[in-house]
Amino acid sequence: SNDKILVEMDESTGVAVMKMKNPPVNGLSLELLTEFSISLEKLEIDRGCRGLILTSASPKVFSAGLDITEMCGKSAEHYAAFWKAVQEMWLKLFGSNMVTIAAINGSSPAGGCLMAMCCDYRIMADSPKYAIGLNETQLGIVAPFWFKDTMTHTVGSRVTEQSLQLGQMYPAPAALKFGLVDQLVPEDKVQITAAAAMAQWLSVPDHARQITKPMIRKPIVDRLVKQREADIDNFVSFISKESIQKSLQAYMDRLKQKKQ
Ligand code: CO8
Repeated sequence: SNDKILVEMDESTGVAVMKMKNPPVNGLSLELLTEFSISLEKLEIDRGCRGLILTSASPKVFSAGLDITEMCGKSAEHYAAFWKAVQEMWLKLFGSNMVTIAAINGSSPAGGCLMAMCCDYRIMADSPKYAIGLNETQLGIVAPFWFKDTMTHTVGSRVTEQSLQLGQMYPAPAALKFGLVDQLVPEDKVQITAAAAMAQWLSVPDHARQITKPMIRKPIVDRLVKQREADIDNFVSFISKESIQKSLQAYMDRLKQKKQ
């Protein structure tokens, strides 16, 4: 199937809008991640496409992060394939040559926050109901080094250290204060603001911008490229532990109970 990632390309501006569509919360499943990487690769090699706006087709949630069911009760082979797809998404998005802007139209925990941080610029819906952050430790799991590197790249070491240890989720206004997002606008203005910011970024000559971006990002990308297999092995052995499976299961149960 081919329906979890919607892409609309505007030939006149050279800007593609990519919407994640995996109801109810845009969990990053193996299927979504695979489709994401294929779609991004297509845009990357399309010389007419200069900019990408990443957003969600669901109101209220940008992405709930990795689909936890992909990490529960599955085989080692499945965990390895899943983790490889998470790595691929990150390598492609963080390393993109295009201008990438996240239009964060709702909550954005964990993997959702990671995707947003991979972009060059972040615009978030101005509501304290929506929060963003890397909350992994709250689930009893650990954000890998390249999640940490991405956050450090975005907000610096001190904020990252504290945020990661606490698994802190920040309501949009708090996230703006220390630069986890760049701009807050009313919910119904997120898309139009992203388009305006994109026009500004695209006013810089591509060749100059495209040499500048990897000066900062390439060493961060290379760190994962060099140890991709070890990182997969590490994930598979960690996630397969009975104690880790128990905490993930308990977290899923809590998510479901919250509703009743
Ligand atoms: N994966 C799978 N299912 C999920 C997820 C998820 N990440 N998030 C929510 N769901 C499910 C809920 O269980 C619920 O299911 P059901 O309808 O069957 O009860 C359904 O989606 C709807 O969820 P909510 O009712 O909670 O929806 P709300 O609109 O009230 O809230 C939120 C949306 C804010 C996104 C909320 O669902 C939430 O906080 N979800 C949890 C997000 C989270 O903690 N994600 C962490 C994922 S881990 C990750 O991304 C990185 C891991 C790094 C790996 C570490 C290496 C070991």
